[in-house]
Amino acid sequence: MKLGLGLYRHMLTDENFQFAQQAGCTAIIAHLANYYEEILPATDGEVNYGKVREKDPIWELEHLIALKEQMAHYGLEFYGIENFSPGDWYDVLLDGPKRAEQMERLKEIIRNVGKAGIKTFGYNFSIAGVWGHSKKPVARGNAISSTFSADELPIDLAIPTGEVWNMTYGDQVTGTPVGKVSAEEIWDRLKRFLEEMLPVAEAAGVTLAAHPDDPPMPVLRQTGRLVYQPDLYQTLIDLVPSQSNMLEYCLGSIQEMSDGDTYDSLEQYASQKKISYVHFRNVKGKVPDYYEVFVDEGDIDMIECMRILKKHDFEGVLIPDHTPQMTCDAPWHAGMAFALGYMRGLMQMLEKNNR
Ligand SMILES: [Mn+2]
Repeated sequence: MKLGLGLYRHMLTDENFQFAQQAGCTAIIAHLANYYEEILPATDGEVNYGKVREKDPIWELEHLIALKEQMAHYGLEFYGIENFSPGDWYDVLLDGPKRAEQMERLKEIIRNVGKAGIKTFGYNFSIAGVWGHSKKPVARGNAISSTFSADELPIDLAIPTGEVWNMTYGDQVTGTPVGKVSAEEIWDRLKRFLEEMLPVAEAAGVTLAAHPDDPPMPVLRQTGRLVYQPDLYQTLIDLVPSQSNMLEYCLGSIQEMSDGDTYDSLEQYASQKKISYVHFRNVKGKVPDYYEVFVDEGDIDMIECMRILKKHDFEGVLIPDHTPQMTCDAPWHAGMAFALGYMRGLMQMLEKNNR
């Protein structure tokens, strides 16, 4: 298995690649989805969800190859990309009038990703997206972290036209109305997406890696969710069988789910070789109330998780996903360095025990 770091696009800099190299990483998962009409300087590790744009040149092959070469200079493999831009696939999620056109755009992106030699593409097939979290000083030492409390939220608040995935892609006149979406409907939309995309991904040598729902609520803002219990990952894998139909396995999201056992679940999917890469993060609590914590202080026994992955000869990448921010001039970097050091330590411990 490989240690990696996830970086948002405004953080894809020589300095951050060097930081990853120094922390022992050999792989990068890049978020190329654009969150701004123009790329604004953002605060350390934060994303401002804003208006999105379409046909972003960053997806062109030459840009992907340039990024790959820049990473290679620091001994880093450009292993994966996480998330499509909402502007490129809102009508795929909403089953709107631009669906066919947008599917062609997604296929073009996956072909470019394959040509650039990037192995995996993480996606989150969700209408409401990552919504409802707030930042509070709840991790050890009052470190700022993400919390979710369903009781404190307008959980049934309708999603306005022009919004999807907790982002604005257009205006309220031209967008596709979201309305109520049943579980059956969202599974049907996913199935159609996978049936069209997986043959393209297979031909391109790319795996599509599904992130579970975050937060893992069965319904959010009147729209059904897909993977809000661990077993639903199996439903997704079996829905359209393909070697490219894989998982972006988020330990934190799985642990937040109300049913099932995180270790059994990890065993289930690692043994099937269906995990492309792992979000290696920890959490306290479950839906409807949970909060994210440092990797070593949560409800999950991360050592056990690492053992399960090792047992099944997991060959993919582990990235920290999120961490609480540490009190210093570089809160995000310090949080990541702590998580990466802990992960590297566990990996070395397991290597030694095998000798
Ligand atoms: Mn995650």
